[in-house]
Amino acid sequence: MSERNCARCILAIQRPSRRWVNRVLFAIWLAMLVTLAGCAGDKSILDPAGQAARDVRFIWWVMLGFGTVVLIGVTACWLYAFKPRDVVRTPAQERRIARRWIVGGGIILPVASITALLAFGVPAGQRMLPLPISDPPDVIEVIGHQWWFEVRYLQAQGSDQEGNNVVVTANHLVMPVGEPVDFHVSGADVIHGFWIPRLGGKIDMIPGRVNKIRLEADIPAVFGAQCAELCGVGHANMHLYVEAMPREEFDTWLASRQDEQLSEAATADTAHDDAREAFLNHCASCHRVAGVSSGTIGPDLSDIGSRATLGAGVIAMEEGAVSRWLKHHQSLKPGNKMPAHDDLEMDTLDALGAWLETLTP
Ligand code: HEC
Ligand SMILES: [Cu+2]
Repeated sequence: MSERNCARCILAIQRPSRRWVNRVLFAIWLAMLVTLAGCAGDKSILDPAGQAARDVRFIWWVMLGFGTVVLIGVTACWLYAFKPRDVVRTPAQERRIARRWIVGGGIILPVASITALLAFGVPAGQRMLPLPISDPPDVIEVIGHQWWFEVRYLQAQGSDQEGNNVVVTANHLVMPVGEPVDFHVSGADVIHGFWIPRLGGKIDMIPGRVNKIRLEADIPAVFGAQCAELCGVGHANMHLYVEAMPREEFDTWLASRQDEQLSEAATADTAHDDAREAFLNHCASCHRVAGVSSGTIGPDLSDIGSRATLGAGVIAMEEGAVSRWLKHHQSLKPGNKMPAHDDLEMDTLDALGAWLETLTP
């Protein structure tokens, strides 16, 4: 075969392979573009709205940078290892070199990098601790249930230290903006995770134990939150709607949810007598409605008409949403712990839905 022919055949092989390289590069570029689209959004740690979350983001970037340096270093060593050499070493020399790698790469390098990470991480963690401060922050208790969040406002206006007259909601957390808030979290059944990514780090919600975290929102906004600990079939459908609002609005919000107002809203309208009756027969053992029932197995429904979502974020609250939930909740949120009410007439479910939607302060 002539040299010319050979050159042509090499070109023939290279041409498609270069196209493949281009394709792969393009795919990588596209994938990177897709990941960049994840930087904003209501659950993005890269879009912080509070000091604790800014600390978390800072550590994230430091670790990414550090990881990149390590990756480049390891790749360089790896390429170096492939370099052909013809040095002959005695077994003693070999052992000395191996020892240097073990001491350097196995002890000095990890100690140095973990120390550096702790230097960043410890102060950041410290800032999220509920340390005593002169002006004690509001305490909001959040309890994870399979698969919804119970929210209790302990030191809320109008409630006493014994916890009487506490304002209770579910799946909808309201907090004042521009001041720290202490979250006391626990779990009712299994371990859940409390995480508002734009406000700070996550913390476990453990049955029988109260974990505390201090968070602060800089801007009045709605933040997404999500259970961050695998807790059963409904885990992916366990969202929390977090709303940060100015202090006065927050106080008004709480004041409007005192039991007297809520029971007034729940009992005044006689047009809903049948629905209330059905509720007492079929729902009251699990759900509380101020002035009507006191069940605690499911979410408190006293202000359900004012929620943004139903079923811990599975559907948006809009006209007819409650009756849709009552009819289809097992397909909207498979496996959830509310029994299907197939035995009830569609009309009864519609009446229940219509009544519950009026429960707004
Ligand atoms: C055995 C207890 C039980 C009974 C009985 C029950 N529920 Fe529920 N209900 C639950 C639980 C648990 C949830 C939370 C489901 C989830 O999101 O995972 C729930 C959720 C709800 C929600 C959504 C609440 C929210 O915050 O998004 C509504 C509305 C509701 N139930 C209404 C009713 C009505 C009306 C009845 C009577 C026909 C009823 N429930 C009977 C346990 C019960
Ligand atoms: Cu979970």
